[in-house]
Amino acid sequence: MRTVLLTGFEPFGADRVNPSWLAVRRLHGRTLRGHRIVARLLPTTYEESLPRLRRLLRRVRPALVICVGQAGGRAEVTPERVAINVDDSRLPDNAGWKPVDAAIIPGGPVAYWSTLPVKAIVRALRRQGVPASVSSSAGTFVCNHVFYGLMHELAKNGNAARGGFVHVPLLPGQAAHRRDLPEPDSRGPRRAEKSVPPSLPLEVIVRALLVTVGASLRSPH
Ligand code: PCA
Repeated sequence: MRTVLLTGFEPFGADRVNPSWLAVRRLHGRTLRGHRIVARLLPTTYEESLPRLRRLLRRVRPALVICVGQAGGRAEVTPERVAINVDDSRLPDNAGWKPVDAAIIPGGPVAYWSTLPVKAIVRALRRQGVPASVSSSAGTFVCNHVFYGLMHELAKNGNAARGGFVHVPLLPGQAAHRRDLPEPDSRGPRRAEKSVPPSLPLEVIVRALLVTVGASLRSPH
């Protein structure tokens, strides 16, 4: 049976959990449209995340890869349209690394498009009652790093497998514990007032990722 690889990240910054990993691990072993889902954890570090992902690609040989990460401050499930060739963050990764204006792949293309059907995914999510929109920036922290590295690997293999990245909101429990959100990078305007960041229950995020996999397997990009 062909496989779908889903990855989630370790908690980072002030958080003790990461919804991306809690959600993808719930889908491990599920089958959908003739594909078996394999869920794996990635470290939230610039140095280790991509080597780990490359090993997974070699071992799992997936037909579809969807990397998932947490985006504090976002209210919707957001398939990412594009990965850019830069690491730049004020928030240190889990190894304490804070790169500035660093290329992910020196000499690599400025950007890669996702090869997921991002608009079809958003339509399918909204039909299922999940707030969703296409995002045009995965930031410049570890998520974009992994997204770019993933698309680079898939391109090297002639894009035989499809892949991309989806950001998910915080869980209600995370939102309840912070009113002032640390921002890993310049993802959007700072909110004027301190307020509780938006969140989605884990069950909704799990369902959203299943819908995302289904929509990706269904439509050509
Ligand atoms: N979110 C971070 C990295 C790990 C994660 O879950 C990001 O958006 O870059």
